[in-house]
Amino acid sequence: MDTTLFSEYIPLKSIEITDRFWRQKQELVRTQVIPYQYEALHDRIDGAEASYSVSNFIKAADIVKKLSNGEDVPVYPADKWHYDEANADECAFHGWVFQDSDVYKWIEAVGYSLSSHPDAVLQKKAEDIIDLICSSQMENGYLDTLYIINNRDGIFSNLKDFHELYCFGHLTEAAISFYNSTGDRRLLNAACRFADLICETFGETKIKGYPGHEIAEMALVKLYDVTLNRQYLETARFFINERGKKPYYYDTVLGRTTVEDNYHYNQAHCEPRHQHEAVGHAVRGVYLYSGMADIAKRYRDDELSTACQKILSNIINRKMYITGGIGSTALGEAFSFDYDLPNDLAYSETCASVGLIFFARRMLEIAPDSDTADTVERALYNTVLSGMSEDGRSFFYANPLEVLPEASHKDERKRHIKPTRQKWFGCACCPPNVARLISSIGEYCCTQNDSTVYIHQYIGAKITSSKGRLEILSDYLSIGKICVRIFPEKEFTLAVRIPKWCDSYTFSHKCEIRNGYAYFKIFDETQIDIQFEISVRMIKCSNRVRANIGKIAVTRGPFIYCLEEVDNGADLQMLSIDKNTSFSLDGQYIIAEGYREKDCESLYETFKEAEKSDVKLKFIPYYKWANRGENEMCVYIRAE
Ligand code: FUB
Ligand code: ZN
Repeated sequence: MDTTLFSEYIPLKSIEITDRFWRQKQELVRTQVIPYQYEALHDRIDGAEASYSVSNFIKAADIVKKLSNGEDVPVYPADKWHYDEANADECAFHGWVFQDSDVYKWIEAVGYSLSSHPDAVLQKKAEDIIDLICSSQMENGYLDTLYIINNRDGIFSNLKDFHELYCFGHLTEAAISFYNSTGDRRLLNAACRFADLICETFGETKIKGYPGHEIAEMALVKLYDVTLNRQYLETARFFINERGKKPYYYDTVLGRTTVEDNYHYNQAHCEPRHQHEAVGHAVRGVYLYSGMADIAKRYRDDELSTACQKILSNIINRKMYITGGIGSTALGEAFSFDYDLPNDLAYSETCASVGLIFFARRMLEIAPDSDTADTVERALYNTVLSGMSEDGRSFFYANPLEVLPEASHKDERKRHIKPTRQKWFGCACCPPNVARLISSIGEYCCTQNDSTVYIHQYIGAKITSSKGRLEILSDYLSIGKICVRIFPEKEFTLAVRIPKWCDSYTFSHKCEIRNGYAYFKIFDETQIDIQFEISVRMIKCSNRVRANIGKIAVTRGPFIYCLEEVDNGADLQMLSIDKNTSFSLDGQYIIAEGYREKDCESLYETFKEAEKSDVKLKFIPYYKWANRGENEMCVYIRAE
């Protein structure tokens, strides 16, 4: 590991986003998503599946009060992933085992949003919920409403399937976000008390368990960064080192026999430092890999960092859709085998792409690498943005690359493929993940170390770096042009990413090019102008991906485009693109020459060249699809 390449992300308090595109997205989160989720958490949305999140905290707070008064409290089973009115007592826990995390993700997004947009009313709402959370915490620091309400004796008894350590992770991320923006320590103290209990409970000479759904690892590292309490870092490392050791902790404690395959789901099939392929539940995977990268950097652990690099390369080069979606199979919401990237069955959960961005950012902190930063861009501008409608009021959980509404309605295998975004989900993990990422997007733009400031994402912003002020004026998305104004306080190097989609670029100043970054020596106040040629491109996929043979995808800059029925008529499978087409731009559309085959009703007949007519194809950015009602969509199209 070359520690001179290490860098740190620039925190939100040092970045003001000025970019029109991203300001608008952040405004949607602030004005639509955050208030809507607040109502959802309180079960006040007509027609939406109940969340029960806030009501669970109310129940838990009541129980904690009774316990402290020495009163008897009932016991209910904690043996399922989901509890609803039909299978749970009225006074028992309701919803998914990880329901608390929805409240935490909401607070986290609120924290980020308050840092750029102070709002006393919103802050007060969050403070009231924080009060409720704090009063739900047990005396010993434990804080998970499922076990507090249902069975205090069952605490930490099924780490594999249930989500206490996962909820702890989200609690911690929320607490840090809220503390950073408001200075309010109450939730941070609650997170520290729970973290202290976790550190007392798990470790080399203690319980040798580790999270079934990862996130506690990266959360403990963040908590260490804020508090400098070394125990938090050590426990994060313990969780990573202990995972996958045999005999399996989970088997020992749950009295099960190992079926090796079961452990791939939780990335516990072998020790993380020996893992080289992304496997299992995709969100769990990328959360674990993020924690591994954090620990690799902080402990200068070469073996762990190499494992992270191999896993990231496996994702980018074998297991990622062109849209930055990962986890191609709905079975277990999981990574599949190499090159298994079906378009119409894709799971590609929004949360998984959010997690991929977390992982990639941490890898960039270990060493700058333009492929890694390109991956952030790919996931961000395509799958993550597709996760939310243009009005911020509906969401995708799965992000397929080809949709036929009839199939979604009639084919059980495609139950996860929705032809329109949904208002909310009973398992509402994705919308708040999009909300927290968009409202903290500034943290993904730049990193810095003693010598260099790196610009990884071209998002218009005013930045206070450790070397002086930077102003990024960005027309990157529309014309590939960026201007960086620099007001240095000392000499330093500015490194800017050269996106792989760009074959031709110009810089106003002399620079050195390494690893996909252009390096400029900065001595005085100056302005660097960057022009990336942003032409429309046809991209082919490896012929190992069976679904895409003979097809291409249309892209421009960071955006992947798609065809929609509303612009091109039904039966998109009958369209093809002329491989020699020229492209023109028309507002949000890319226009190309293509053909439509004549419909053929007979199921089989002797081969003859299909009859076809000339058509103009109209492509729209993938993230914008499904904003005009239910209709067909596809990313890949046959080229002839
Ligand atoms: O298990 C918690 C969350 O629910 C996961 O991260 C998502 O994939 C969904 O399954
Ligand atoms: Zn999700």
